[in-house]
Amino acid sequence: MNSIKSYTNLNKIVVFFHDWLNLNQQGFSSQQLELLKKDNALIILSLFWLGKKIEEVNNFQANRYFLNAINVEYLQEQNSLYKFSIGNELDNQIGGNSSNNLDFLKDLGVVILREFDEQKNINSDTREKWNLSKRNFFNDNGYVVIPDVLSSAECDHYREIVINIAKEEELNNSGYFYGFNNRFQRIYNLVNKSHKLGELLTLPIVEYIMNDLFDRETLHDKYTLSSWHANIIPGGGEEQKFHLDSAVPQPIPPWIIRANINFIVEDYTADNGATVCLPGSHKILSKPTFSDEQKHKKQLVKMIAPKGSMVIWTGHLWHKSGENSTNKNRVALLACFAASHLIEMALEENHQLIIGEENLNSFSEELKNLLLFNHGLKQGAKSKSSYFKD
Ligand SMILES: O=C(O)CCC(=O)C(=O)O
Ligand SMILES: [Fe+2]
Repeated sequence: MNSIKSYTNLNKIVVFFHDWLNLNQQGFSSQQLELLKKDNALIILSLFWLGKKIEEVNNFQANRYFLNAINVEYLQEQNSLYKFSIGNELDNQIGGNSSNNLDFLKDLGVVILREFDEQKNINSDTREKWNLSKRNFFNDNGYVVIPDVLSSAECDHYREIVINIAKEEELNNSGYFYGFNNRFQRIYNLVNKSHKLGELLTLPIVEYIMNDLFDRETLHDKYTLSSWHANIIPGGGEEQKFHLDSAVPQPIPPWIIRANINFIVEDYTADNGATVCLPGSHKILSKPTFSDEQKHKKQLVKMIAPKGSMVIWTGHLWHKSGENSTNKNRVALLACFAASHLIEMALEENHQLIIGEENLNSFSEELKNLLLFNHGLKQGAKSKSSYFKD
């Protein structure tokens, strides 16, 4: 999978490219360096990273998204890029092994992309964890377990944070309790309650998988965070009602609306409330009724998973939290993502309103982006107009 499929990722690789060039200057002649500092070189490299041809520069004629991502002031026409790539803009070609500027840029682009992926983005471990067989299992069944994402110590730490926040909210009467006798508890808006838990969502493997699942024909971000919360089922807690999380009018569209990750911070076993699902039901494209549930009782599967895994399911899948027949709380850490073109789905928690400015300042750019804090910021949008009151 090519990793640079969005303006956000393009911007990251361009930043990486500038740093890379500073570190590797010695490897280039002064003529090559002069060439690499030209905007046209960056435009050609960026088109290449997006997997596009020079003539496709025309697709960006009417907007600034591409230019803003690569921090270039204006777009060059296709012909000027052609001229540049065969070398006559600089009067002579850059020489070396490459026969023209374009070959030189393409070869360099490949090297940089490889280093970027390995260091900053998608390394081989991530690719292996989300390999074809996992992807196929997910496609067929609507869910999949990815083991060995978190260490045991990380799991213990995250679980403890959640339990502490849960107690705090109970004590200060702000807790969200539900279920029979209000024994279940959810802790919403974890991005604003724990810095560590917020940043957990920026794990490269999370980004990699979600970009793949929510992929569509756009260079804008494909998904956003809908909700990041914990769901605690008490010992003896009953099972949930069968449902799906893509709650839109029926028939449910075949394209993805929502995907959830449960970070498994304690072993999910057959009896401690592991989420239950009907494998393959994501293809039915309707909401389950009580009789559907009865009819398929024998085919239901518990999403059993070892501590440290991620359990991923699509919002189309019929599922429910299971009965917890042990005497210990079951903690689920539920990161719910939604296609970014669906605002109600995407704004289950209104992050723009609920995150304090102080906390926001401490978030990484990745996390802010995930929460749409950089979304829609067009050039000049924030400039003041003296005509406001006219
Ligand atoms: O906690 C779980 O196991 C799943 C919860 C769930 O599916 C939901 O609340 O939508
Ligand atoms: Fe659900």
